[in-house]
Amino acid sequence: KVEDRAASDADAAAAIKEAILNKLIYSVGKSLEAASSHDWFVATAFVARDRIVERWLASIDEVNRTGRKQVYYLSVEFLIGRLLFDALTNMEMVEPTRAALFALGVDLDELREVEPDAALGNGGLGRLAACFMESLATLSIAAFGYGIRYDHGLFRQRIKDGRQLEYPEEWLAFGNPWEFQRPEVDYEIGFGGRIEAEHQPDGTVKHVWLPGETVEAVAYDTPIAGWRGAHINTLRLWSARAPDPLRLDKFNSGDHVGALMDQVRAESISKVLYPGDTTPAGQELRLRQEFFFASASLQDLVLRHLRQHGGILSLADKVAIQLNDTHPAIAVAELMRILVDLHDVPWRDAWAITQATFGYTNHTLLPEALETWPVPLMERLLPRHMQIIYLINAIHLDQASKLADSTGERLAAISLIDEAHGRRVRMGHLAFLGSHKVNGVSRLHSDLLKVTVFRELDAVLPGRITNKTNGVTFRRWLKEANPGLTSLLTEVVGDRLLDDARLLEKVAAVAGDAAFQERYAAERRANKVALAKLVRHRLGIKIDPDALFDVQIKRIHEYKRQILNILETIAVYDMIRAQPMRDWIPRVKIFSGKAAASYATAKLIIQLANDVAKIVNADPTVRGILKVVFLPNYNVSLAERIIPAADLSEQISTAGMEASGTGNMKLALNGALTIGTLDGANVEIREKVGADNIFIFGLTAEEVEAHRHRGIDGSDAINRSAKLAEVLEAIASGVFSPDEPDRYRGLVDILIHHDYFMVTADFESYYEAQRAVFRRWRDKRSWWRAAALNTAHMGWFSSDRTIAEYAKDIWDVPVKPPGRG
Ligand code: DL6
Repeated sequence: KVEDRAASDADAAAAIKEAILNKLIYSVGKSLEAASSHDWFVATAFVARDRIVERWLASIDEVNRTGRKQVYYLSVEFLIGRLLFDALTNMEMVEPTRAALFALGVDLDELREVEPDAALGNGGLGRLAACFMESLATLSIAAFGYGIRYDHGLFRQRIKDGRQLEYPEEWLAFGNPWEFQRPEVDYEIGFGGRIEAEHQPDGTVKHVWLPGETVEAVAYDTPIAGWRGAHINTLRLWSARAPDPLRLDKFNSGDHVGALMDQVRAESISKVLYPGDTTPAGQELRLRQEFFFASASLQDLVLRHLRQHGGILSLADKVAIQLNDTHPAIAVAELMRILVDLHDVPWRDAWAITQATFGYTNHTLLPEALETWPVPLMERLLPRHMQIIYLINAIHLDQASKLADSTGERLAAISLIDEAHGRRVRMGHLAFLGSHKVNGVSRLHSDLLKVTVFRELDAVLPGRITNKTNGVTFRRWLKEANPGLTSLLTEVVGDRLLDDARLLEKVAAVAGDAAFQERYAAERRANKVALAKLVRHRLGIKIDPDALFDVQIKRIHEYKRQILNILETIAVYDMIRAQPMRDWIPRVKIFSGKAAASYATAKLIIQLANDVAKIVNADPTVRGILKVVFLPNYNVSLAERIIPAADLSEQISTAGMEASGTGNMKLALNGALTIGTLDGANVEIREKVGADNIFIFGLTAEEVEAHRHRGIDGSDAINRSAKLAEVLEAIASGVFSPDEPDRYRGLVDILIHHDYFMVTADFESYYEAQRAVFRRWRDKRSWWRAAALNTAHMGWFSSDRTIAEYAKDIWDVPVKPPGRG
């Protein structure tokens, strides 16, 4: 049997080698001698893609034949990262491809680094969409992801003199071997113009929208393979084009720039992810982006539905659309327009179809992230949609006003129009009304939705809010990121580990076993050595792989409280200097993350982390006991390197503010112990891994609320903690910014006088939790047991589980677990 397998592996490798050579010559157009690493990458990607395409076409055919219900996931973000290993892993081609390339003198791991990281998203919400796409295919759900094909994704971050600098990111500069352009899939998207009311013989009025401007949406398709190639779905991203790319009359009359104006204006829609919205022009561009992709996606799926099923009235039986946050919420009004204006469906029926079709996921309680659009802008850009929104609102308010406990205040709170801030359309409310289910992304978050942002809507429309705790795909975040640990786990739980993540529970039985712990620790040490090498290479900083790697990787935001982590770092730095001979635990503080370009405080926090790193790392008294590292340009690929090497996972947001977190799941799965507040999914992680295997500290969400009521001055907490007072004094007086002593005075003033994020209130409790971490780390048997138990109990956080719940409770579609025929 072993011989048979070896022979078939060798055959597979030989076939792949042949195929790669063919692609290199005939598709890339290079000889073996002239080929660059990038050429080899493209040739290899083409080979993987061919295998995927065969099954893709079969999947499409099966869905068409059976006419089964399709799920459409609408998201402005898909943070897919690199795709080569995803494709090879899920098609079970990694090893034969490695062998094939080896025979050609090429190293697969080198090729992996050549692929650009597709950063078509900001963070959690976008990465979740990517994990969901993979799990949808893995569970053989017929699904499309719809989004925007940005020419430039999230900016590239460089750190210069401690400061964040932003540069355009060029993921398409060398082409994209994964996608198929579909020039024939092209929809007209209207903006502006006027509405004509046509009076019908039966007394009704038909509204016809005559846009003043049109832009074309062209499709680019990327096949997304499920685990073991079970099923292949499509990620369809829209790119904007001008209907008339060149005004030849202008060009010939000498106005060469003016001749391209229409093209520039149209194409700006898919130019960049999240254009700055501090100016009216920036705001308008964002709304144009949202409508552009929502409308193209709806036109596309309605057309598919009509082709397959004939009539529009069965839409909700065959189509489920999930709105990933409010960015696609305008789709509610657009579907109503399509149904009522274009297909003559009576309003009431159209509304029933719309609600039955849509589901809406909320990802944040932060008021500034809940989108609203000025009414005048909506009226100018989308006049018919504004009319429709007014009518939805009128009916909704009319129904609500008939309820026994209706008050004027409540009606104002549930209205689609916010009258208090200069008349704005509330997109969260529109998504809520237009959907049959509204979900939060962790239990705590979903509960909070009911008492905060949607309190009044929940009272009027009870039962609509539900919870779907996030998950992550284990194929990428365990197997691809941490192959060594995955092999060890497979030995324990069997090779169906990635088919059914619940099997991980079996690891609990060996978590206390000395021999297992040794192997577990060895795998993790190898990852730490690799990360140390990367840090040395990128930053020139030497770190000790045997030190405790204390990791905080995520967007930089005040609520995520990187500053709390920095304060503890400085407190320990002070202690080391005061008592250099104590038995210190060597620790490396690793930070990585981007700040929004316009978020000045977050950028200052990045600078502080870098300034602290500079001083601490250079201090001879510290002798390497403490190192601080800020790794620039955090993205999916960097996360894949850091996560398997992390010992401690910092999930320290102000309780009640992090909707869920998914980095917390990836880190715990890979064996990092969490230090965190009872926020987002940390609450559920604690329940699963056990309170003894996680370090919880700080105020609860309720306590935060109560504290804020009493006031947000930090002085009391500072007066109670000499350590904290000393640290703040050092920062404010310029110890870490000798070139500009006042640099952080404003930041410290915020903590003293306006500590909305409860940094000072939580400091002592966080500091003590860190000491508990140290105590545990000293007892390595206990540490590795806890780490292994984290891995063992994280199976529930697989995105397969999350998607299965959406399928059952929101979309009403069947799932087929992988590896079952
Ligand atoms: O649900 C995915 C992810 C959560 O894990 C994070 O806790 C949450 O912050 C993030 N939300 C966003 C939304 N931002 N806006 N708008 O990215 O979603």
